[in-house]
Amino acid sequence: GHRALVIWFTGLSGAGKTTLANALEAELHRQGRRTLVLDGDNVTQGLCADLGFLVQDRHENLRRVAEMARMTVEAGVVTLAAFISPLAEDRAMVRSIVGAASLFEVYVRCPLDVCETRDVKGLYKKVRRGEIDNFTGISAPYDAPDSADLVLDTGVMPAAACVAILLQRLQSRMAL
Ligand code: GGZ
Ligand code: DAT
Repeated sequence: GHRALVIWFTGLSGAGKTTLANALEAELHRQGRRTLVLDGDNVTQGLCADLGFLVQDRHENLRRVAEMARMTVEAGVVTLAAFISPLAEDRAMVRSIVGAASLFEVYVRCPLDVCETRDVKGLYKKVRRGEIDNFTGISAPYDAPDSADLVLDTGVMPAAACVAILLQRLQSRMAL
């Protein structure tokens, strides 16, 4: 039967998490699934507005998001979460809160120099000018996942191809 999942996108700033979450959501919605995207725009600026980018703040940010995702997936909503989630131990926490059976982890893999060239929000430029501390990939760590359910190389593959792969892989996990 139909089953909801939490689809968790991890990767550097500019790797393509939000782009893929939104494109996948549109497609799932078209197929009649109830969906919710959790990302910086609706979470970091609201539920987590009190948090910054220190290790303990990111930990608390991801803990709150995971708890929220646990509730929405329980309610049958396909929940797409797009967060850098840089530390392996925090991703393990997410897995334990959401439950392994309900989680599909996607490593949105893209070389730092490609992310920096894209510079979607001009943040890398600010980092290089010394205006942002603790920036993931430059002055804060990113642990590459070694057991993601899916790895997408967004530096070489167009977004539409990534979404097609996602849909194919989710078909069996969700009985789409
Ligand atoms: C990383 C930062 C930082 C620092 C601001 N480090 O590309 P974006 O802009 O839209 O995504 C990044 C977002 C990171 O928030 P997350 O909630 O995904 O992070 S975490 O999972 O680590 O809790 C970036 C912007 O916020 N940003 N300062 N120092 N990204
Ligand atoms: P993030 O949410 O990881 O910070 P984003 O989605 O805001 O990243 O920006 C990603 C940029 O890269 C956006 O301008 C689209 C572009 N892009 C190129 N190929 C892509 C792919 N295969 N998947 C996602 N985005 C891609």
